[in-house]
Amino acid sequence: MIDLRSDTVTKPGQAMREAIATAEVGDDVLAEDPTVNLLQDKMASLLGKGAGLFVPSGTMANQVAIKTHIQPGDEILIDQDAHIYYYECAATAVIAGGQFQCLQGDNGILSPEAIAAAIRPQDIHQPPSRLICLENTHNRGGGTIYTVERTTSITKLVSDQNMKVHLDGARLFNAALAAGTTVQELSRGVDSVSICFSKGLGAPVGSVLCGSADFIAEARRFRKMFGGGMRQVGILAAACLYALDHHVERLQEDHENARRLAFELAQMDGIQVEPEQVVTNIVIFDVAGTGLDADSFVDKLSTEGVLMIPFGPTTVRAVTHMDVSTADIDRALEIIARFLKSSSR
Ligand code: TLP
Repeated sequence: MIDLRSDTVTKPGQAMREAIATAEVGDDVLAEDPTVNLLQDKMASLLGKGAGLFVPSGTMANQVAIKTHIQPGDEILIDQDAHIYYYECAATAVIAGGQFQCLQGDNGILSPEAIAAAIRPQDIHQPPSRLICLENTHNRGGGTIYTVERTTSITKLVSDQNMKVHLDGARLFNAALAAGTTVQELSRGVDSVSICFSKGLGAPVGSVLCGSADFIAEARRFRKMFGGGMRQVGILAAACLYALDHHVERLQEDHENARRLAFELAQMDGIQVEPEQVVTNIVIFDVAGTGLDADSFVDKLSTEGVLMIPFGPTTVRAVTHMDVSTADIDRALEIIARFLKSSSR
């Protein structure tokens, strides 16, 4: 099987498993796990923030951040395709009591102008706009990136408005590589940022939320409330530290494989994709011209040994990652070409 459904499907290799097996551990609810503490400190310093907090998932990192930033009845400005809005089971409504105002980004990327126009005036009838959520890279936007300039123009805009900015940086290392910058530059001025280790970085579990020391102290209380206080969890943090040391630079290969896939798909009859827009590891393409909808395209392809996921009625997503080689991409392309030929007969 060539599994392009997500970069979450990777399995830890032997060296990562050894790091897990030999990790020093302690009770992390008591803040006594040395491996977790090391990971949190490393991430805080990499991102230029005061402190970090290890959590089991990207979803928990985002929801703990939102709960820490807002009060019930506050409004959050967000792109309409953002993971926090689209894929987190309405957690923000249930847990933090926030209301979203959804904006339409350019492939997920919001402009400072659109945000400025959406901020509510002080008015007894309206909810206070309190938080902006950005996503870098943007998943449903096709792995698109916020540049340093774009992020800065947004954080500057809200600095005098009593508003905060949270960055869902599940794939921030991908963004930094593609933009030729650092995760720290891409997080400058945001109040909180979450990074996932279970996506392209190839760890089995784990995200770190970073922000000021005061913010993280409060977030730690909410993590406990959400049931995310884990005990000897250094065995998981060890996998994340291993990923940080060994799997960051190699994301470049995933980006090259995604571009290869997109450029070749663009040549195929019935498939529509803008290969120049593929700058990280996510390829979203339209199969309407093949006469199939996304579900049947994906189903048929899976019987040939290539897995992708339907992303809309006629759109499909493929994500490259460390368990898919360039040879696998070429093989997947051959299979798709053969399958399209046979289904057009
Ligand atoms: N994304 C998953 C699915 O949930 C769609 C995927 O396969 O891409 N932020 C972003 C930008 C994400 O893409 C994801 C996961 C998360 C947060 C949530 O991470 P987890 O799954 O660890 O809760």
